[in-house]
Amino acid sequence: MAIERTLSIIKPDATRRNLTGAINDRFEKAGLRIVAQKRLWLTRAQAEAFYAVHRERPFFGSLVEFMTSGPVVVQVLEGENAVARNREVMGATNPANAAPGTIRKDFAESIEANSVHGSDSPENAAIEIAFFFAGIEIVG
Ligand code: RTP
Ligand code: MG
Repeated sequence: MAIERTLSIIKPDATRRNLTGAINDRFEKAGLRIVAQKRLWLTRAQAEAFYAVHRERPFFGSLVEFMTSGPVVVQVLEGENAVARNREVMGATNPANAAPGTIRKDFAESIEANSVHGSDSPENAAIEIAFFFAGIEIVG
């Protein structure tokens, strides 16, 4: 199995509740290595650019509002099958549908304030990692 990298974001609802360490513990226990990490407060322009694929969705304005409501922690996670592995650890978008033991089941507040983001394909992971990190900031 190939070693992959994925882009993760610990969202404002989770940083506000001081859950960064608890969430990182889930990643590390799942065999995902945090090879880059920084805390940012996204501007409106940055959040709109990051979520540009969702521009036409009805929740876009609210999502941008939420993602700029407090600090986020952006990270690169590395490991076997990291994109799919991270999405398993995260659980379903809506915490009401998330499996027991997943981050969203245990920590998310709502379908929007759902504590974490993870890239949905290796192709998008490469784009999203490049959005936030220079190569020199990623130490595998
Ligand atoms: P993410 O991109 O954050 O990893 O989450 P995802 O793939 O599971 O969900 P996606 O469909 O890509 O949606 C991106 C984020 O938008 C918010 N959302 N709100 N109000 C709603 O119906 C709704 N649907 C999605 C969530 O914060 C979701 O993670
Ligand atoms: Mg998504």
